[in-house]
Amino acid sequence: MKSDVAIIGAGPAGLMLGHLLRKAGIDVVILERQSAEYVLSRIRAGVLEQITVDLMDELGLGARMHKKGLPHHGFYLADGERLIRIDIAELTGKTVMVYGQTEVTRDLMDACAERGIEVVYEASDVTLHNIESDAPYLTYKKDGAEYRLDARFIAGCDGFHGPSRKAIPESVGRTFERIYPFGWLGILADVPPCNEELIYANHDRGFALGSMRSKSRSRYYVQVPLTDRIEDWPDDRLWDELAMRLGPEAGASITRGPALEKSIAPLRSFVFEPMQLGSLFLAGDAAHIVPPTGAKGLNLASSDVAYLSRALIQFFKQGTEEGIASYSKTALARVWKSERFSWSLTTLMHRFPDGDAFGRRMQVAELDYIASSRAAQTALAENYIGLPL
Ligand code: RFL
Ligand code: PHB
Repeated sequence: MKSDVAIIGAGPAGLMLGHLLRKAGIDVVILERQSAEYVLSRIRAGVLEQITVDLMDELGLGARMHKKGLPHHGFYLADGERLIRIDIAELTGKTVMVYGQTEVTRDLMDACAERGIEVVYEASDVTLHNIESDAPYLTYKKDGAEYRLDARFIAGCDGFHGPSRKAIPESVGRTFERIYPFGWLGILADVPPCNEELIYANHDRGFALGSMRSKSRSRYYVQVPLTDRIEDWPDDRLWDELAMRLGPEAGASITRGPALEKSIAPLRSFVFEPMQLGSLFLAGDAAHIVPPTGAKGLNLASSDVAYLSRALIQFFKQGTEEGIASYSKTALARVWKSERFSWSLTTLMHRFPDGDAFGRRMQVAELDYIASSRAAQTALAENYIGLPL
């Protein structure tokens, strides 16, 4: 098998890149380790920046998102006593869209066949070869048989644990990492949200987030120690904890219901540089991870593939190599700014087990400053809606 670009991973990054390239007449084949059902069963992001909304529209795949998604004009920070509203629409003139990653992925997936994008699901043992040459290729197994996929370029969109980043020798790459001493326990339930907008709460008992997928489906998170297990958190304990951490007003408005999904995710900041070697490009979680506090992970995958698709289209359609030569530098400039924002919001809003009284006072002072300063609120809003491409 042969294609212009071979993409590893059919998460949001791989699927979006596949569509953007195919729309420009470039051939792509996507190899995905899991089944389509499994990919859709992973509950992850919920907040789309305008750049992600624009990409879906550009692909002509935004109809369901505009029908079912919820445009949000603001969000709240809670500091245990009060709710501080960040009016992102008023401060920036822009909004964000609450629409689940699962739905984005479904919209992209459903349009693959009709647009001539081949996705091979349940492809195992995907291995990269000759990435430093002009003729790289992938080998993989499917239903017991071995296959080879030749391409001019390989796009590694295979998430944090995929093989692409690992194919770049350690002597060439550099890793930057911060692992946080806690995780997020998330619950999804078919109950109305406790508030019309998201609430990020810094409470003495730890961080909590009240989010949603629709007017009848809620998504909540609480900060938990990394040693906690799902079994430690029966639904009742989790609802009690949320009611305390989200504060009296929002807490009293929580509607409880059985968990459709419950999972614990560790928090980390991670960047791998460079995002290219020879004919291999990395995009999305394959190259970087942000803690979910800023809602940036999926949106960074979008900006990466927006830059990468432009560069590859220039290469195939105009024969110019400047775009692909500068892809890593261009993408990383935006990545690092989102890393900074996600790290700072994580630091501001969580209880650190090794934190001291000084650190706690810094959080209180910063929240107080944000509550009283339009400039501080504007900086927060500008980052939350997403920096321009
Ligand atoms: P994905 O989604 O991990 O997709 C990678 C795909 O590659 C496949 N793969 C392989 N395929 C073939 N061969 C192999 N050897 C392979 N190894 C892996 C995988 O099966 C998978 O299908 O990465 P991608 O596309 O880069 O997308 C990134 C986003 O998924 C991620 O950044 C976000 O979910 C992060 N995130 C959030 N981002 C936001 O923008 N807003 C949010 O509100 C938000 N909330 C979150 C989040 C992530 C969370 N978790 C669980 C980590 C909330 C949570 C709790
Ligand atoms: C979510 O709804 O899953 C969500 C929302 C905002 C975040 C992280 C996760 O910052």
